[in-house]
Amino acid sequence: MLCMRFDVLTIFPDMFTPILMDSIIGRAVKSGILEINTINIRDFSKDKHFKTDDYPYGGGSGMVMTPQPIYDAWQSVVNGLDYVPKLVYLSPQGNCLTQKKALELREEKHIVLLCGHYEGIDERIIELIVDEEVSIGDYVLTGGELPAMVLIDCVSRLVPGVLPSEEAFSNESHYSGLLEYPQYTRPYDFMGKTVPETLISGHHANIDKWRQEMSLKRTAQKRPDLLKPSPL
Ligand code: 4FV
Repeated sequence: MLCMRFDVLTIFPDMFTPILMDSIIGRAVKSGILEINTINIRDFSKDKHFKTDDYPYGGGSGMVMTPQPIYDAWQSVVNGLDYVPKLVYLSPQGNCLTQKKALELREEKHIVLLCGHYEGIDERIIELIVDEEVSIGDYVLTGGELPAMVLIDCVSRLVPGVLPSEEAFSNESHYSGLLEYPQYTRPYDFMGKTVPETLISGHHANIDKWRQEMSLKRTAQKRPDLLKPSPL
């Protein structure tokens, strides 16, 4: 049963093959829970050389992605649909991708992701068809493909059936707004370092208490900003 669909508008569709084939996302695609399509923007270029970029008006270094191929690639997705899917443009000017944003995007049944390149895309595309700009962080990449994969990964794992159980993500970092507690597995003694006694006590109330304390302590140490009540 299809739970979520992603269409990716990109000039490098092959970059997505590995994630679509392997691992948790690949398995969810094979089982039909997820549908992930890549659309090559270059296929829609009306330029005789299938160009998808041109010089920026006003001069300056670098190239800008031209509007026509992007617009027609997007049209190829929405044509025939009785709804207009949300179009997300991955860009450093976007809303920061957080666990909260991922939970919000999971509610969309169908998301179209637009991957820019070079200096970016013609502003008129943003004005005409982009619903939201999303950034994965305050740094500049060569393209929007890696951010699109990050978004697909963090949203998809929140789709029921993609991870073994809801529990798998309900008590992890950022889900509760805190960083996750330390994890341990066998062997009990590794290079002389042993597992905290509480965790092998079998006393679940004490284990939960220990984990809550460790999450709070770690968050205070590593990300005190997460503990501050949001100004709003
Ligand atoms: C980016 C980010 C990002 C900017 C110029 C692609 C690049 C090039 N996207 N979060 N950080 N995009 O750096 O989302 O077009």
